[in-house]
Amino acid sequence: GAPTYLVADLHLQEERPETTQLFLDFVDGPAREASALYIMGDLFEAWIGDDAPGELGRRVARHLAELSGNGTELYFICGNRDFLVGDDFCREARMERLEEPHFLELEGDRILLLHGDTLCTDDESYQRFRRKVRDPAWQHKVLAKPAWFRRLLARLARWMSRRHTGSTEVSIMDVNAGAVTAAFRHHGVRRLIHGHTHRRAIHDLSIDQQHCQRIVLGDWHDTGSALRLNSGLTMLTVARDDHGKVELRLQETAAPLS
Ligand code: OKV
Ligand code: MN
Repeated sequence: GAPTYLVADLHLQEERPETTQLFLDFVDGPAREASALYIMGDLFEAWIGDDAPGELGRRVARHLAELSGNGTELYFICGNRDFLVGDDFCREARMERLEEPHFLELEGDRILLLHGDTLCTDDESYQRFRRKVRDPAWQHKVLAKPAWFRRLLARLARWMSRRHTGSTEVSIMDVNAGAVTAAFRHHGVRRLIHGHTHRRAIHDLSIDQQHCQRIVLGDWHDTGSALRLNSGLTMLTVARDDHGKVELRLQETAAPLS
């Protein structure tokens, strides 16, 4: 049957037009054969509100809406950069917003979907920051400010993030093994798919004597990255061939759960 694709961490921004073009060519091309496309956060490098989508936001919405209109179901889970994406943008792009945790059905098994930042529990200052900006009251207050102010706020947050990243050990910013185990146990799943860390991988784990998998989606920096679900799970690289046409390169296939 038709596949489902999952992507995350595109970090689309005016400063990186090649990445935007690669994603839009993926949307206009391979994604059209899919029954569904899940965008699992950080589609945009920074989103300051649906009232100020910018040229880039409008363009992305237009291509997504066309994909959706053509019959590919679109789902969106926000990330730590685009948590201010709201109902207006989702309507514009004809995609359905999903709240975390979300469960995807694959051959009778439930797969847990998360953006991934909630698993990075060692980074306490980030988790504090997250709690603050995810508070509906905080968001309501910020969205009432003029766009220029929010643009400044986003720049400040990005600067603080860079400073924080530069002074924090990399292991602190990866997922916490205990948080991962707890998520598998709490939700009673054997597969978890997330992004955020940009560390594309398929991790086979044993939790309570059960074979489990944590699948980490890759980012869209030099090339694109997608996970394909049909009969199995396959990690793909999205790139251009010699003629500039978008192609999907098989990267790794997940082992069936034993
Ligand atoms: C990660 C940390 C930021 C620490 C904010 C609009 C808004 C984007 C943003 C961009 C950067 C958060 C959201 C990040 C870690 C920080 C600050 C401190 C200590 C807005 C659009 F709402 F303000 F308008 N940003 N990110 N920090 O990279 O996730 O960990 S972030
Ligand atoms: Mn992220």
